[in-house]
Amino acid sequence: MSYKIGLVGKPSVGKSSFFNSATMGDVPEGAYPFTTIDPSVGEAYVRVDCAAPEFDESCTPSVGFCDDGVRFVPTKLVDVAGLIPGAHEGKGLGNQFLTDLNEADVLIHVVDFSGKTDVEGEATEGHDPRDDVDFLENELDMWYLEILEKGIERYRSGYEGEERAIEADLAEQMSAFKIKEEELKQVILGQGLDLDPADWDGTDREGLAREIRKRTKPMCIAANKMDDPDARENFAEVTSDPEYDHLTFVPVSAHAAKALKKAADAGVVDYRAGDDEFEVVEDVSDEQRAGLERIRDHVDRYDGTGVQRALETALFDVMGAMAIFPGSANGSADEKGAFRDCFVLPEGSTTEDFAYHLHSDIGEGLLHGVDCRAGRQIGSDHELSDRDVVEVVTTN
Ligand SMILES: Nc1nc2c(ncn2[C@@H]2O[C@H](COP(=O)(O)OP(=O)(O)O)[C@@H](O)[C@H]2O)c(=O)[nH]1
Ligand SMILES: [Mg+2]
Repeated sequence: MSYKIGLVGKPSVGKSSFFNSATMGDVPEGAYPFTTIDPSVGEAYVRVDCAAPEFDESCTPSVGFCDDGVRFVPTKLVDVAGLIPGAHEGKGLGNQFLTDLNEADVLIHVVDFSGKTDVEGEATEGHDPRDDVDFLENELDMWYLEILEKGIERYRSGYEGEERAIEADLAEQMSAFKIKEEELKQVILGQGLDLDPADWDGTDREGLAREIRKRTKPMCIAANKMDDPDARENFAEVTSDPEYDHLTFVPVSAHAAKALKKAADAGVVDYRAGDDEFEVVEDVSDEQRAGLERIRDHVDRYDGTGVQRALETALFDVMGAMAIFPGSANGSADEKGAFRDCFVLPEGSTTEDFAYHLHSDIGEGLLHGVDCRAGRQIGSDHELSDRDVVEVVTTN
């Protein structure tokens, strides 16, 4: 299982540029079938500090790669095209749009912070990026509201006298959002509502749809085109606006990321994706040098191009996922190598969750875990932390 990060945003904000720079294009042909079936789904990576050096090992990753102590762990990235007004009703590419959204575990909303594209993606001046943030949130909320209404309808159409729970019908209707009955119940009560939709007015339903959306579609904002001075001005304004405190903003230049990747592929610069610096290692023309210096300005200012940071913020910060290395308490290497795997697990995962993630047999036979770094035993319900190195001890 690997997580799917969805890139959303209105046309011309830089989604494809972001996607192309993040998916690197160096994935071996045919190794990942979906890259050829659907060009909008690709393999990106999130960086994790490799645990191997701490154990005086050198790692042999089974997937992804390791570059000088930085592990690049594969994750799926989807370029979700088709956000236009009414997309939730199936307008434009609406249905494809909703299918792609359904499959995404977390969203990166790409916003043109320079304010130079209007709602339709046409060139303009002085567009407020906050309008785009509001627009996407509203579009998602309306989609959720429709599904919520269907769930309420399902509840209502149940047999008279039958013992029914609203959260059960809603959970069933919202199964694609992977929200459980118990959590739905907590959300309803948390909104100050009782468990009878007959008492919910329009505002209550909207508020409920919004809250469910926030929980099931965590999102961060890639503030793109930050190489443009107007974007920097907008960024300062939006990130200090308390109305937007609930969101995480990452300054990005997809342009810079794309150009650096190209230059690195061509051997002109020495640069590892996500790094906060690069070095020009070939002779370049004056024009190329000037271009690279403009990129350096952005990279210095924001500690990188922002593309890698946005992916990692989405997965690890906004979604709360963590990286776990399977290890072994007495030396980490087996015949196939050391630290071959690095798994990304959901927030709150325990030793037992990890064991089941490895294999259901391992989960069923679990005795306890070992925290390999500390060299101590951990219980099956012990909550793991990011970058833990864990051995699973089983009965078989
Ligand atoms: N200045 C600037 N322009 C960008 C950046 N990223 C994308 N663009 C430009 O914005 C336009 C739309 O980009 P594209 O990736 O096709 O956007 P999409 O429609 O959202 O997929 C193109 O002209 C890009 O060159 C960026 O980081 N900075
Ligand atoms: Mg595009």
